Amino acid sequence: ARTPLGVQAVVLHGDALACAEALLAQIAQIAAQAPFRQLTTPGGRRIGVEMTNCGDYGWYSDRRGYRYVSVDPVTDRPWPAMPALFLTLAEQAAQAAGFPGYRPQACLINRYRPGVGMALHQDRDEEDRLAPIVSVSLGVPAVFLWGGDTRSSRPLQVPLVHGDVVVWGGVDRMRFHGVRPLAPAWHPETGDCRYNLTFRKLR
Ligand code: MD3
Ligand code: FE
Repeated sequence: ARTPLGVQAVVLHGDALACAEALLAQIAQIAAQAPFRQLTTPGGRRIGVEMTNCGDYGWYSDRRGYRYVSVDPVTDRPWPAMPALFLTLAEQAAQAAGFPGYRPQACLINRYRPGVGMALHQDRDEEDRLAPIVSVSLGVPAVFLWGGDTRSSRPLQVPLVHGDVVVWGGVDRMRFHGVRPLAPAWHPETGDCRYNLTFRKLR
C-alpha cells in the first residue's frame, strides 16, 4: 500500500518489513565500527538524536558547522561501507516512487530514544536539491511532521511504523519536516528505540 504525501513524495507502507531484521543486524555491525554519538550544533547545542553513518560520506555537525565528511571525526576512519542490502532497498524504493537509477552516496542512521524528537528543518547540506531522499523506519512508531516550503505552514502529522519506507524528491525535496518526540513504547526487535535510515545523494 502507498500514501502520497505530495506530488513527488510517497509513503511505501511496510516495504522494508521483509528485510527489517537484516537491516537491524547491519546497523549493529555499523555501530560496532562507528558508534552512535550525540553531535553538537554550530551554536553549541547537543542534538538529541544519536547518529552514525555508512557509505562514502557521513553527515556530521560540530561547532564548525553542518557538513558531509568521508572520514569519521570520532574514529578517524572512513565510514563503514554501505551494505548491499541498503543500496538495493533504497534503489527499489526510489524506483517505486518514480526515481529510477537511484544510487545514494550517504546513509545517516538516526537513533531516537523515548522523549527525543527532531525539530522542523530543511535538509540543505546536499548540492543536489532534487535527487530523492529515501527514509526507512524501524522499531518504535513515530509521528513524522510534514510541512510546507516555509517554516510557518502547519505540518501534517504522518504516523510511521516499523518497516515503512518514505521517498521524497523533486518539488517536495526542500519541504520542512521533523519528528515528534518519541512516545515511550516497546518493540520486540529494537526495545524502546526507533531507528531511521536516511539515504541521500549529495551531488
Ligand atoms: C522530507 N530524519 O535526518 S526522515 C534527517 O525520521 C531527518 O529521522 C527524520 O529528517 C527521521 O534529516 C525524517 C528523512 C527525511 C529527510 C529529508 C527530507 C524526510 C524529508 C526532505 C524533504 C522532506
Ligand atoms: Fe531532515
